[in-house]
Amino acid sequence: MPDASTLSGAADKASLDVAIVGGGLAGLYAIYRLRGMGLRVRAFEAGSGIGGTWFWNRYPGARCDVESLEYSYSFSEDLQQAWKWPERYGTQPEILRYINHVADRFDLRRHVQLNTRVKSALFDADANEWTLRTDKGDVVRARFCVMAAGNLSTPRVPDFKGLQDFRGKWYHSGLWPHEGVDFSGLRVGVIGTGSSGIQMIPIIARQAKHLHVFQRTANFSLPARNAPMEPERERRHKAEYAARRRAAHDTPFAIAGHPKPTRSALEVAPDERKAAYEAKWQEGGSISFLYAYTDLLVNKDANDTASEFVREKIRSIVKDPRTAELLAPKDHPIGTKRLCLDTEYYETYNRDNVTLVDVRSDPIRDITPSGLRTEGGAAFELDAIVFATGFDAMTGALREIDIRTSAGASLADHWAGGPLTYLGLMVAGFPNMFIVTGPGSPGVKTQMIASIEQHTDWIANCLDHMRRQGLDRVEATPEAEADWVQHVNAVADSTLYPLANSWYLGANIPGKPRVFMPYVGGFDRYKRRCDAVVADGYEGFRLTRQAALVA
Ligand code: N01
Repeated sequence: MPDASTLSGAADKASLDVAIVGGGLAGLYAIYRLRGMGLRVRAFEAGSGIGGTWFWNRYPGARCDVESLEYSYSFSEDLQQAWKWPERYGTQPEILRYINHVADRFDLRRHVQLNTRVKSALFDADANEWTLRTDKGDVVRARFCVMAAGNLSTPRVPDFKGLQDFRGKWYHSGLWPHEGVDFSGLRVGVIGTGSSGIQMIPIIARQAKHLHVFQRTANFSLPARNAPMEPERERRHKAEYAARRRAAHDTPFAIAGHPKPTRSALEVAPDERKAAYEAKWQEGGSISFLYAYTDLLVNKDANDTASEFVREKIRSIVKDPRTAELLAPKDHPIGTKRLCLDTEYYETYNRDNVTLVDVRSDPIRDITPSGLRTEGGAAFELDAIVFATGFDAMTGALREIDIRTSAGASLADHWAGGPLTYLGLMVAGFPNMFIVTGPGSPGVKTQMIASIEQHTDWIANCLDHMRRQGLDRVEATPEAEADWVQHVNAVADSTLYPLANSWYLGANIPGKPRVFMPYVGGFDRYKRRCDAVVADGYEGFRLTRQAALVA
């Protein structure tokens, strides 16, 4: 039988029960949960501090677009009662402070090895063990791996010619200098108008001498209506915290408190519909808006009513009609790309020192020593360039690690045509390697921390089951993986999501296979499926005992 308290059966110091890749919200919860089972764990984190996304994305205005009372861990009632969020939406510094508080409160820090990037992971089938190698020369053996490397953690600067000769300074939103950047008096160019660009543009505009925004695709954004936390709201929320967290598990986005819609947008009279959208616009927040009617994400005609409402808002806010028309998205239905939340984004284009440049009709040709130039020959003189150009999402972080097995499989090859997983949790042919909120999981379409906790609890329960049964290998079957991938695609195809060229589809990375990666069937449906799989004896997984290996 395996050792009673560990799953490795080995006692040497270089060997772990579980090696965790990543020291963000997922990696820290995995430490907490798995250490709590008496397992020997260590997390490897490339950054010089913990926090993942919230450690790296320090650009001006970085803030969560899920309300702070929701976007927090639920595993400790004491923690959720004690922590005070000062605003409706947490800023990056506040969220990082919270994460550090959690690490200290639960003594997690000593299990994280910072400044260490995992470069490769090899599964030896005979030894039934993973060997991880890091850029610091560590060789770490572990029975299990938990990949908690993040979905938006591989920043991407487009391959523009001439960047190395640019005389000014340049930045990427996801690699922001810790000391901050003062744009006062500078001519600044921001490339990209996704969530990151939309948050930083109003703030940079207030500092810069002149700001040029280079927009390839207009994005829908709604007012966040951020505000100081109302004491009464906080009190009420905290009084029913546990019940709210449970209720969130029965919703598609893992967020409670938004009444489930009951009617199609096409069932109601135009005036009534407009009034409903107006109320949501005034309330602020994206879930509430997309939850106005049952069919905004599945019926194009229904969606058109909401898309047009927001386009009209943009036209009413932005004074210059040409700029307003450029800012009004027409190439994708609202909500099929991540719906942004902003504070005075559209208003910013009414400033004299802000110019919107359409790089869809006239793309950027190259970066010059003094700025950038478009294909049409327009030249822009810039002192600083900010790339808000996004990430190699969902698969980038795992593809950067050379993941192989002794049977000759490599994850890069297995995923050459797009990511394949079973439940987003495991990959067939890669035993004892779990993924937290990876492709095939609903993670990025939900309140992320709820998904992190649900996935990690599932993994912990699986390991506990194996330990009690004397098992030491778990793998997804190829059939279960194929069925799940087909299901993920079928669900996506029954929605409007595939109509947008989004990072959900890998469309932002030239050459990346165009495969819809997140599961959009909803957190509630996904969790029920995960629970049913367990109830059916881990259906679709093979759990075995490599008996000869166990001392
Ligand atoms: O990245 P994005 P992001 N030339 O990929 C443009 C989360 N997040 O960092 O659409 C010109 O959304 C690109 O144009 P196009 C959230 O999940 C959350 O903003 O490809 N432009 C697009 O406009 C979000 O969805 C929060 O045509 C180029 C932009 O760059 C995800 O992270 C805050 C270009 C990239 O947008 C990613 O958001 C921030 C080129 N060559 C992020 N290449 C909150 O919680 C790319 N672009 C609020």
